Amino acid sequence: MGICSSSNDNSSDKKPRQEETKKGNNNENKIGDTNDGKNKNKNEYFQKNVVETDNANDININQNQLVVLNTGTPLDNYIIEKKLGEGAYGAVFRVKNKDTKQLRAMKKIIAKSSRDPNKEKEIMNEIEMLKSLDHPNILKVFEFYNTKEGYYIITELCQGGELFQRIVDNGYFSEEHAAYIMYQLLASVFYCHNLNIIHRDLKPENILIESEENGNLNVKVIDFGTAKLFDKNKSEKKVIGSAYYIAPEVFQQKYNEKCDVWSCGVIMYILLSGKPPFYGEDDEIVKKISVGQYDIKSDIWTKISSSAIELIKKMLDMNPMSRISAQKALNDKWFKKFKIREKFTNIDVKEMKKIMENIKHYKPQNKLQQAALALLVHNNLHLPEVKDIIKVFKTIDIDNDCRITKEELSVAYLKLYNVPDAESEVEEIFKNIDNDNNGYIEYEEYIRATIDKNKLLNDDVLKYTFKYFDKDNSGEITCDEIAKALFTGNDKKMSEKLTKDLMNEIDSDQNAAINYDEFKAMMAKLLK
Ligand SMILES: Nc1ncnc2c1ncn2[C@@H]1O[C@H](COP(=O)(O)OP(=O)(O)O)[C@@H](O)[C@H]1O
Ligand SMILES: [Ca+2]
Ligand SMILES: [Ca+2]
Ligand SMILES: [Ca+2]
Ligand SMILES: [Mg+2]
Repeated sequence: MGICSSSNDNSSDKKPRQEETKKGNNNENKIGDTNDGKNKNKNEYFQKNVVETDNANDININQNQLVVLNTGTPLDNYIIEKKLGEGAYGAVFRVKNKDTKQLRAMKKIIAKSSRDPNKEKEIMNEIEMLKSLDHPNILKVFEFYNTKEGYYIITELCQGGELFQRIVDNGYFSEEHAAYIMYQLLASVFYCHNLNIIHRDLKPENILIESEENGNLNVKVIDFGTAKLFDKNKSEKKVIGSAYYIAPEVFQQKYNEKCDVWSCGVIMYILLSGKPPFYGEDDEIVKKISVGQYDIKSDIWTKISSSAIELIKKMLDMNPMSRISAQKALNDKWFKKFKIREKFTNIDVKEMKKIMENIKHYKPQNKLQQAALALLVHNNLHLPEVKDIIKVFKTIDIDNDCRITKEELSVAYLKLYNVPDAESEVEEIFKNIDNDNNGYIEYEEYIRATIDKNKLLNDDVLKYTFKYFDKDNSGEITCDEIAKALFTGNDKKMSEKLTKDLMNEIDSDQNAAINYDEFKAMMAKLLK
C-alpha cells in the first residue's frame, strides 16, 4: 500500500511493482495545475532606454546568460542514446553532444499543436528558474530549443537515476546515509527560499542521484516546472504538488515556502522507514494530512534515534508558522551527530591554501575571456576536480547559503593566514571574481577562479564555446556578436568604443573579427 512498502515482494518483476508503488508523478497523483509565475523575457537586446557605457567594469557576466537558446533542432547537435524517464508531457533521454562528446539529459515536451497553454508557461518558468539557480545540488541547464515538434531542454545528466528507485530497491536507508541525502536536499531548499523561490513539488522522483561515494549518494533536485518566486508578505493559493508530499496548509490554499519543508519531512520519513507517513487513496491521503495523522512509534521507528524522530516532527509540524525552516533544519543536531557538514568540507589546510592562492591570483584579462570562461565552467562542472575545490567553498560559506560574502571571505583569511585586516585584499578579490557584481561570490563564480584552467582548455570544448559567440556560424566573432553576447538585458550595454577596444585587444591580425586561433590565444592567457 505504501509507496515503498512493496520493496520485498515482486522483487524479480519490475513492472507490477512500479504500478503498485504509485509514483507521485502519475497524472492521478498530481494535484493542481501548473505555474503561475510571472517571468518576463529579460533577454531583449533591442530595448528602449538602455544605457551605453565606455567602462568595462559596468559589464556584468550573469549566470542566466550561460544558457544557449537555439534556433535549430537538438538533433543537429546531439545523438539520442537512451530513454531515461517519462513525465506526463514527454520523455527524458540521455544524449551525447556531437562536438564535445559530453553526455547530457534532454527533456522533450510535447508537440505544439496539442499543447496545453499552462504547460507552455510551466516550461518557460522551469527554464527561467533553472537558469538563475546556482547550487551544486540543483540541476544545471545548458541549452533550450523551441522547435515545431516541441520544446527541448538540455541539462546535466544524473547517471544514478531517481532517488525514488533507490528507495524501492533498498527499502530504507541507514540514519547516516539518510542524513547525507537530507543535508543536500535541505541545503538546496534553503538556497531557493533565500532567493524567494518555492519548489512546490519536492519528492523522491524529483531528486536524482548524481554519483555515489562509499554508499553516500550525491543528489540533485530537478523539476522546477511548478517552482515560483514568492512574495514574503503574501501567501500562495494554488493547490499544487503530489499527494503524498503536500503540506496541510496547501489544501487550505494559504501557504508559503514552509510547504517545501513539510515535503522534506515526508521524504525523511520515507528514507528512514521505507513507507510514506500518509498513504491510501488520494482522498484518504488528504484526510490524513489535514489532521496530521501519522505513525512514528511502531515497527522500524523503535530502532530510530530520538534526534531523527524529533527532526521529522519539527518538519511535519501542522502549523507552518512554528514549523522549522530549512536553514534551522540544516543546523539540527541530527546532522551534527553524523558530522555531515564535515563530510562536505574535509580538506587539509595545505590544499585549502593552494586553492586560496588561485583565488588571489585569478585576474581576467577582458570581458570576452571572462564570459568564455564562465561558459566553459558552466559546461564542465562534472569534472572530478570540482568536488575538491567545492569543499573549500563550503568551508568558507559558514551559513550554508551557497554564496560567499566579504565577511565570510575575511573570516577564512584570518583563519588561514592570521591576517586580521584583509579588507583591501578581499575587496580586490571581489572585483575580479564577483562577475555579476551582486556582492556575493556564487558557486560558479568561485569555480571560474579556482579551477585548474589546463583541465578546461581542450579543443572540443573550446570550439563549442567559440560557436556560442559566433552566432551566425561565419567562423569569426564580430563586434556585433560580442556586444550582443555581453549584454544581459538588464544592465548597461557596451558602447561602440568599448566594443572596438575589446576587439583590438584580441584581434591580432587586425581584420575586425576574431577567428578561432585568436580566440584560443586569448583563452591560453588564462594559463599564465
Ligand atoms: N537530468 C536528468 N538525468 C537523468 N534522468 C533525468 C534527468 N531529468 C529527468 N530525468 C528522469 O525523467 C523523469 C521526468 O523528469 P522531470 O523533469 O521530473 O519531468 P516531469 O515534469 O514530467 O516530472 C525524472 O523523474 C527522471 O527519472
Ligand atoms: Ca554564505
Ligand atoms: Ca556574484
Ligand atoms: Ca581577426
Ligand atoms: Mg518530475
